[in-house]
Order: sequence, then C-alpha cells, then structure tokens
Amino acid sequence: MKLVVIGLGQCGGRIADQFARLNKRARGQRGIEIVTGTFAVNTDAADLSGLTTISRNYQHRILIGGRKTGGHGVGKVNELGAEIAREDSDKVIDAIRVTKRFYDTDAFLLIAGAAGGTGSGSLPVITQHVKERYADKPVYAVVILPFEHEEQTEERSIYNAATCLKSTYLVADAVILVENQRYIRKDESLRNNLAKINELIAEPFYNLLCAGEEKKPKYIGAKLLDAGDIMQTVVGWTVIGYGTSQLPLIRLPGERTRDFRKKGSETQKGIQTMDAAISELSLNCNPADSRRALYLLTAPSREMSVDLVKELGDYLRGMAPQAIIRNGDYPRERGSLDVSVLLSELSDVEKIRYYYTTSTTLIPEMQKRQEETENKLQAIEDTAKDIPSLL
Ligand SMILES: Nc1nc2c(ncn2[C@@H]2O[C@H](COP(=O)(O)OP(=O)(O)OP(=O)(O)O)[C@@H](O)[C@H]2O)c(=O)[nH]1
Ligand SMILES: [Mg+2]
Repeated sequence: MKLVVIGLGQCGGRIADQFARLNKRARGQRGIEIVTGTFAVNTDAADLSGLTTISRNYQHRILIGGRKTGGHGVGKVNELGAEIAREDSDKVIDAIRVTKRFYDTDAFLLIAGAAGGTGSGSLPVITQHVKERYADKPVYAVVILPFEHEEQTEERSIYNAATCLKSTYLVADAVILVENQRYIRKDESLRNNLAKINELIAEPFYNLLCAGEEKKPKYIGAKLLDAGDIMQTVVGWTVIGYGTSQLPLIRLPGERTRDFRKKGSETQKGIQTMDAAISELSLNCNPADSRRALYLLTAPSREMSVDLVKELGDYLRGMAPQAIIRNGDYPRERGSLDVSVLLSELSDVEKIRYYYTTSTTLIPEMQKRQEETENKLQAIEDTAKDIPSLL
C-alpha cells in the first residue's frame, strides 16, 4: 500500500519525518516504495527546520499562517490552528498536486498531536479539504493522545483532544488512535526520548504497507495482504499493534515438520507474538468492541504454515468474536517472527469517552474563568478612567 503522508504541527511533522525514513528503509532493504510523498505543515518555522528527512523545500515543508503567527506557532490555541488551516489549506492541496507518481497513491495518512494548537486544530480542517478534493481516496487520521502528565497539568490538553477527536471523526475515513503514555509504561526514560517513541509509533505500519507492494514471487505469501484488505478493514476508531519474537537463524532441513512437539512450539511462539501485539496496542481498548480486524504474519517462509496462520486467526476470533477478520502472510524476515494487528470500527473506546465527558464539564468552568478575567481587567480600566491618556 502506498500513502501520501502529511504531518501537522510539531508532533505530526516529526512522525511524518519518521515515515519518510520508513520509506527509505523499504527502498533500501526491500526495493519497494510505501510512501509517494511526505509533507510537514506547521505555523512554526523552527519546527519545520528541525526535521531531517522530508525534502527541504517550501512545497514539502509548508509554513501556514505566516502573517498571523510570525512563524512562531499558535501556542496551544487549536481554534486558531483550525482558522489558519482554513485560510491556507490551498497551500497543502497545491503541494499534494505536484507529488510525483501521485496516481500510484492508495490513501492519505494525516498525523497530528491532539493536545497542541496547530496540529490539533488543522487536522480536521485539512482532512476535510483533502477528502473534498480527492473523493476517491480514503483519508486516515493518526491522532497522538497526550502524556498523562500533560493531561494532569494542563486542562487545555483535554479540551484540545476532545475537540480534535470529535471533528476529525466526522470527516476522516478512520481515526487511528495512539496514546503517548503507552510507550513510557515500561521505560520511563522514553518520556524524554520522543524520537524513540516516534520510531515505535511508525514501526507497526512497516510490514503492513510493504506486504502488498512486493513483486518477487518468493516474497509473496500464500495469502497476500494488499491495500484492498487494509482499506476494507480500516474504518472509524482504530488501533494498531505489533509484536516480534526472535527465531534461531539456522535450522536443520526438515526439522520443522518432523517433530510434532516442535510444531506445537512454533504455534506457541506465534500465539505469544500475537499476544504481544495485542498487549502493545497503540491505545488500551477491548478487542471485543472491534467489528473489523486484520493480522499479518511476517516470518521466514519455512516458519510459516497454513496451520499457524489459522491458529492465529482462531486466537484473534476468540478475542474479537464480532469482527470480520482479514489476514495475510508475508515471507520476509530472517531470524524473527512478527505479527501486526489492526483492530478497527471500535464501537466503544473508554479514553475517548473520558475526553468528551471531562471537557464537557470543563467548558462552563473555562468560560467562567474567562469572564472573571475580563471583569477584573474591566475593573482596572474603570479605576483609570480619570487619568489622562498619552495616545
Ligand atoms: N509522540 C510524539 N508526541 C509528540 C511529539 N511532539 C509533541 N508531541 C505531543 O503532541 C502534543 C502536541 O504538541 P505539538 O505537536 O508540539 O503542538 P503543535 O501542533 O505544534 O501546536 P502549537 O505548538 O501549539 O502551535 C504534545 O502535547 C505532546 O503530547 C513527538 O515528537 N512525538
Ligand atoms: Mg508547535
């Protein structure tokens, strides 16, 4: 599957930059392309210059709202991010139009952090414009949910997340949810290592995008997972997960099938890896709430059997009994067995309900505080009414 990737705001831009690196890797390691164009859109000129891989020109690093913000961002006010995106959406659409080999693109992937101003505000607006302009291609939004400490110390984070999620869900074909906090659960030092988190966020997409682009027969599985399977699966609220297990590099010929205990241990390994993918989902959710799901097994061809693929399917079916499940096998890696999982069309997501209910109670409080501030300012002005002005 080939994507046009557009990162909005600092968080979105950096993750889009990571997708540009993923594409380089696909080209270098596998001789295929998974991204036809990568763009970063921001109100902040410094953030754009900090990227490393996206082409260094104004058509790929797109500065919006230049006059309004002086190139310094919108300081978490996502209404302003949305307004600027409405005014400058043409810049983004014009840039997409010049993408080489645009005709090869299967879908758009737009990425932003939900808690900031630029990305959070512009994501729904740019999604809507891209959808209107390219009605025949799906537009998927990746929304990065803030760290717990941001939610606790800054109410605006929750409010921004709620408004961004609600509006994006209305216009995107699917919203892929990624929670920053998930990546520091096991390793607190990652909090200060956003580059590493961005790698972990993009990684699960790698095999999923590559599998359908392979041309050589030896890399094409018994069941090829292509762009069509992904587009049929990815709808509404979606999460993504990825698990990997090491395998011995050298194995004696015929070893796999001769020993039935060995075969049992392979299935075991496959199931463990799928378990890892499910427990490492990009957002905590209940798999039983998904109505469409997909899994891809990537392993050396000698490690894959129809049985293993089927066992994994049965296992996922047990967890997501109401989902239509699609699958594929991808004979690629040496020395590892990887499972990628997409759970989609989720009927309930606790975290989203949390953002919606919390910000609904926050709104009257924020309005009250705003009024109080205005009243106080008015009171100061009133006391100054007898003082002559110099203007
Ligand atoms: N995973 C990840 N999250 C990030 C990164 N940078 C920022 N974030 C998260 O995204 C949220 C939004 O921040 P930014 O992307 O910096 O905000 P922005 O869209 O540039 O908006 P303004 O700076 O307010 O104009 C933050 O609260 C963080 O939770 C990053 O590189 N990776
Ligand atoms: Mg910024």
